[in-house]
Amino acid sequence: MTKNKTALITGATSGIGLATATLFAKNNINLILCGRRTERLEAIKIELSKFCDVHTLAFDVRDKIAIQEKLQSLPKAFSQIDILINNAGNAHGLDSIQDGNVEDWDAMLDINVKGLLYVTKAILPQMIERKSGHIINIGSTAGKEVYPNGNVYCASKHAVDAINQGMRIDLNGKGIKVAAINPGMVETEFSEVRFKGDTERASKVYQNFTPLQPEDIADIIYFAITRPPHVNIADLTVMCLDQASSTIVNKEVH
Ligand code: NDP
Ligand code: 8X3
Repeated sequence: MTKNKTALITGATSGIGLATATLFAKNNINLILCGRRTERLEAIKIELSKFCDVHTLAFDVRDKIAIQEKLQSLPKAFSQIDILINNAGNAHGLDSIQDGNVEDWDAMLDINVKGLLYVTKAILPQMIERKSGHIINIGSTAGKEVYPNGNVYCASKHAVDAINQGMRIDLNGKGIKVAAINPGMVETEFSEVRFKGDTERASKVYQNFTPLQPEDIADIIYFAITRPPHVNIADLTVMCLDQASSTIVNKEVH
């Protein structure tokens, strides 16, 4: 009997990460769920343990020492990580470059870029040793173009795009698949975080059109990880029907 795979998902406490964890669980992929909100991690563990084996790791992806320690502390049953979903991230603020807040800039670059690198660095050696593994980096349409006031968030996602390409080049020949999934607008807690808890402003972002849902992205991630061994989805951009670019979203009644 083949052993079930194990996936580590960062940012599994909400949105795209949670939807991916749920879909993986229902398809018998064992899970290591990561995030900072421990109560959520525990509640999700209880729910998804009905379907698969689940382990939780609470850490901030900015903390490279904690990442190394937590990953070294994994129980044996979870120590082989077959799939890494680098998903943790957010936008902080939506301000012009001249009005931008430096703490927001630090957060976006430290979490979206450096955090992704730290987690990857901690997991890659075992994938290289086994000559097998699958890394999915969650980019964004913001990594393909720049929109007004998106400046540093867009820079962070352009960096993810470059890192994704760099990883694929450097890991070529090592049996490890590297992929970027780049969503357009997805209705998650993303805008609530961007607008610092202003739920009214956040909800307006998704009004008068039909945005992607986190489950739509989870489906695509699951598709990517279930291709035959020789097939790698290298880079995939997905938008809802109503979105044509970061700034063109149809809000007319159909
Ligand atoms: P959510 O806000 O719903 O989820 C973000 C997740 O990231 C949470 O689970 C959060 O967990 C985790 N996270 C944030 N900061 C940290 C941190 N410092 N350390 C560890 N975990 C952290 O947003 P989405 O699901 O939308 O976002 C997921 C990814 O998708 C992000 O990389 C985002 O940039 C990207 N994306 C989102 C789009 C959208 O329109 N929603 C479109 C394109 C890309 P916790 O708070 O518990 O730590
Ligand atoms: C999230 C999509 O358009 O808000 O990456 O930047 S957008």
